[in-house]
Amino acid sequence: MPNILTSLEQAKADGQKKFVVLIDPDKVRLGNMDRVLDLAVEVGVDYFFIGGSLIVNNALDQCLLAIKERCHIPMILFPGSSLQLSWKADAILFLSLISGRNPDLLIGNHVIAAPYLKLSPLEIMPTGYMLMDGGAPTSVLYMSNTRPIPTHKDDIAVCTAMAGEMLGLRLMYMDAGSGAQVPVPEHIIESVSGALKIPLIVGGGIRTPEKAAANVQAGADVIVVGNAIEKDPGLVREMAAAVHGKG
Ligand code: 1GP
Repeated sequence: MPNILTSLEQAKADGQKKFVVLIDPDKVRLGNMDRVLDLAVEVGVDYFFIGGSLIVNNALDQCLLAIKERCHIPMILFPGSSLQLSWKADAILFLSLISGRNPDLLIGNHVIAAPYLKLSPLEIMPTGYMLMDGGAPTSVLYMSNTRPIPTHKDDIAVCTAMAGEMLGLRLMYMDAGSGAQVPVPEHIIESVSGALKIPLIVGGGIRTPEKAAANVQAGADVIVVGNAIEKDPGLVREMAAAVHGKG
């Protein structure tokens, strides 16, 4: 089995787009999770991201086990902090928050997590995380204590992404934050994807299949949706079709 990073790089080279559902471990017990998982298998969701800016229920392991019992879709940790680590996942986005100037999120937490990750079977996926202005304060903005990149500043976003790639990061994640009022606009996706060779992940505030389709058209390689699917699990079908070009 090729690892996940290689699969993403290969998919980009082949022009194939990937669809990710974000699962917040705190919300697993809210009831509609089994429906989301069954639908995800049916419509061909490529990966799950598991995490959140702040997890309050200590339900990460339980969440990962519940997903594993029900399906084989690979689970990638999307940690809001170094407390959100588990061997039960398949891989981890080893995120450096390169849009911000908070040293803990650029390198500090990584130092703390490194010995744990070195021993773990997790695939480590070095990822540049770029927080984009989503129109209103989101949890990630408050918790990270960083300022997002203004979405009319394409040049700042492009140079940030280029620097991340030059530093050797293997994936770039432009995120307006979970539940963002305004998702990342297409013009900035186009500018950033045009400057990168590595796969570009885009998420935050995507609520319609039309927006998901517009993002892949603009150059996003991976689309992440969380909130909208939590609220309406049925949406996963149209979202997956839109990203995979079958909409
Ligand atoms: C957040 O990109 C993800 O980090 C998903 O955001 O929950 O708004 O879809 P939503």
